[in-house]
Amino acid sequence: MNFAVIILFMHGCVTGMLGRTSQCQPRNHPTDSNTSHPINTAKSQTRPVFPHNGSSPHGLGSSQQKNTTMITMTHKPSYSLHHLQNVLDNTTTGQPGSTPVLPVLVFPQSSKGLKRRKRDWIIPPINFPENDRGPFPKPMVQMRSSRDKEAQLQYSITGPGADLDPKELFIVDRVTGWLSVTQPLDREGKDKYKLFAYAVSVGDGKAEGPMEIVINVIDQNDNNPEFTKDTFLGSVPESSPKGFEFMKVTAVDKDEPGSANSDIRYTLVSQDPQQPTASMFFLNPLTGGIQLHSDGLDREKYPKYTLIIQAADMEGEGLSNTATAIITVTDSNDNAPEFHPSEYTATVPENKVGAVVVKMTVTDGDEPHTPAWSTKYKIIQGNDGGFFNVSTGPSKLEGIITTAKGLDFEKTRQYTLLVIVENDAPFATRLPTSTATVTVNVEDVNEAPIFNPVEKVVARPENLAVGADLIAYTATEPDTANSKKVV
Ligand SMILES: [Ca+2]
Ligand SMILES: [Ca+2]
Ligand SMILES: [Ca+2]
Ligand SMILES: [Ca+2]
Repeated sequence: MNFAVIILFMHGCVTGMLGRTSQCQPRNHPTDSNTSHPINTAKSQTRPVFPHNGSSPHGLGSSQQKNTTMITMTHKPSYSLHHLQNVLDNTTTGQPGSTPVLPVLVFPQSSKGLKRRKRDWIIPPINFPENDRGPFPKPMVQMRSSRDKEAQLQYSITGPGADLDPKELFIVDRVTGWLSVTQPLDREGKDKYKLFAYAVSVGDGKAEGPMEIVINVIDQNDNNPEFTKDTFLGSVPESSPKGFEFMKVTAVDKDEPGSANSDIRYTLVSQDPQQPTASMFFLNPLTGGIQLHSDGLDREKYPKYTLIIQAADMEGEGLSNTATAIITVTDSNDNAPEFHPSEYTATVPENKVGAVVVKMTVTDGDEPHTPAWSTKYKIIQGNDGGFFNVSTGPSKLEGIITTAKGLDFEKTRQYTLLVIVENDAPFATRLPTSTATVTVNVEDVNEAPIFNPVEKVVARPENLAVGADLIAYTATEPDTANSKKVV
């Protein structure tokens, strides 16, 4: 078989033949005797590049000559080009600037026996790190053909990054085949380039290729995590249980997903105020969820907390950023209304309905003008006869007792009422109920006499002399129970 060879000399590293290699750094190889530099050599004689048709070249049949093509990669950063030239027995004069890493790609030329099809050949991708500092243009790989001994070849590349936008990011030396990058790459901008490489004989115009070259841009940790907001706002009811998660913060990292470069951990940097404890909250390092961590939230004392939060990549050890979380503690009904004072004495005239007996004042520590603050009242003792009503005054922090019926001094001269106060909203926690004691004295009123019966028909004799008694008509003064005769 007639094989032509295209050889790639590389700066950077190659995956595929060596397995996945994410770090483009040479590994130490202490047995290298040619150089004091670290060396890593891998030669693959057993894993050829083979047609991309699902079958290995070894599967062509025993009667056929195996069309095995070899790739040899030599990762030897300390080689000089001169050394390479000796190794490869070629006369190339194109000299790269620095420490190449050397894969050699061999693939078949178009031949009678083997029909080439476009993209039939898998070439290991070239991995080149982003943010390389140059100098530029910086050689990445050298394309070579074994036919360069027979004919003068001209190399070229096409595709986005070559003759299409971003144009001339990669250039190739037509004579030497050195493929160079002209400026630093940015993985976050574009993480992969696909170029096609060609080699054309100057004399006969015979072309090799196209050979697809994939350039993977290897990530560097060049992006800090960024919080999605400068300030995260959250709120937590003051009566929440420990462990209650009430808000979440989020940061994103533009570096390669799934890698340590974008693996974020969240931490809580500070809490203000540090009351009633310095660890009121817990920030989940993986999820960014913020939980209540300690008892003692009290809106009435500490209605707001400001947290400084941090997100760091490399599992918390890398680049970082901070943001603020402002937590508003919302009200819960954790303050019972209380009577101040809790003892009242009142005097009420008898017989009056709707008379104001007493106005009782209360206080409540909860959020004003909310159901946790406004009040309602009950007389729980001393009102068996239903003589009294209690209602909420217009201030909502006032209980007003009035008479529901006229009182009767003659029957009951004093009442002792026991009154409780509650909020319109139920208590969020167990709280003592405040009570007031109201002593009501009934005031005797000098009432008008009551005639009994109310009307009495009197027949007057015609001959009755002036000044004579007509009849006895009895009236009673109820307040003293004395009877007087009215004549
Ligand atoms: Ca990062
Ligand atoms: Ca990056
Ligand atoms: Ca309350
Ligand atoms: Ca409260």
